[in-house]
Amino acid sequence: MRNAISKKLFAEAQRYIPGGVNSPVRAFRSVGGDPIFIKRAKGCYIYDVDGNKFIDYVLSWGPMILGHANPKITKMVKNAISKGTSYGAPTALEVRFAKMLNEAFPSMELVRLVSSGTEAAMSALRLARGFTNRNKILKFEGCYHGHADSLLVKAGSGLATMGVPDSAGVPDDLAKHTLTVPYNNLDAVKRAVAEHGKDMACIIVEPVAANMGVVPPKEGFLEGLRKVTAENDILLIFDEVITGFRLAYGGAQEYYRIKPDLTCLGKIIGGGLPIGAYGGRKDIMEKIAPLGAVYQAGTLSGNPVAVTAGIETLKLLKKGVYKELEKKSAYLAEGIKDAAKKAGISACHTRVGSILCTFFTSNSVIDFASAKTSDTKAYARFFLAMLEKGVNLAPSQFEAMFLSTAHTEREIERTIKTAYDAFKTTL
Ligand code: KE4
Repeated sequence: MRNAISKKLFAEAQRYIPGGVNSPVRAFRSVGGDPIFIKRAKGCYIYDVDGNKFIDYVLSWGPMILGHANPKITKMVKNAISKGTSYGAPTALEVRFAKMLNEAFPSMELVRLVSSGTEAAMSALRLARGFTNRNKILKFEGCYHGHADSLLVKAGSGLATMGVPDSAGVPDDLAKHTLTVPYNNLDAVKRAVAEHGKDMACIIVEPVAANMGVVPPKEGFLEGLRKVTAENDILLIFDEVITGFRLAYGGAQEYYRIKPDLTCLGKIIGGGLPIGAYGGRKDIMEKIAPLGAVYQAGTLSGNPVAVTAGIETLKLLKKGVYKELEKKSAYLAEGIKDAAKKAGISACHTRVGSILCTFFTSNSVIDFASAKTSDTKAYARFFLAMLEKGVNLAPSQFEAMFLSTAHTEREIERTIKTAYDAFKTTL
């Protein structure tokens, strides 16, 4: 695979940008080699600066569910840009978009737009603390909710003990308010609530964990969270930045029929432009400034160009893409599973809707500890072999593979065949 121009750009990028990238996972550090620099994308394909073409399963980490450069969205965004890119004032577009989000997610009785998933989760946490006057939050090991300080925290020594920072720069005094327990472990949640429930503002969860690879919720897990939070006046926050409009038009809360108190959205709702959103029960959201005492603000929140991309994306999704997406995803997942088996690879394959993952471990993966039994070197070899043959996967074992409506049977067949050859290189 030709990569001279990407290599040259990467060398120059490192002169001006930390690690040469604007988000760490893009640096290929967990798979080796240098990142490819993308020139353009269309449909389910991305094209790099060296003229290589790849079937794309990263899809900008989820947003491009309708494929890259969807013509209808592009046309409306171009039109929006011609009217100015940001006013810092209310627009009719924001009202329409908020109504669409509320119709898709009825639990979001009021919704506030921000510019990223991180901002959505960070704001939802502050709101939960402001609404309950409690300080503790509980999250799950291996779940990622963006890089707000309170969320860059890992489990302390024992279960349900105070968190310790998972990043430099996060004060111990803040980290200790974040409790972390294993995903899918309801008993650990109950123990944490028994010990700290009186001072626990919220539990934040990815309804399908997709930042440790893809780990589906066990039967009864989400229902159990809903029950224990309701019984203890703890707010349940669904971080649907990945699952929102991905698993169903109404996200995981429609898919699993669970109603959270607050929801965070991002990725897909911006159609590839920077948008996040948080929302939920009216009585809670009314605590947000200017109505209430919880402050949150943003220069570009609700900007007309990103909101136009969001509206056009949701309009197309609302037409009904999920049945077709489910069929394609099931076909791809089965094909990859068969390819691994035929190549003699024992792996754990997971999938929920159009997000899937192959863990290079013979264990079943139910949480971060079991996900970490994966052979990340084998994944790296698999990743590089796939890339060499024109298939772009996430450059980390602990991410998700995303499908779009733009992937056709032709690309799926090619991916399955390529996977068989790539699996063999990991033996
Ligand atoms: P952003 O701030 O990156 O828009 O969203 C943060 C976020 C929040 N919640 C969930 C469930 C998320 O997955 C994310 C971001 N996801 C990562 C990929 N797993 C973004 C890619 C990156 O960090 O470069």
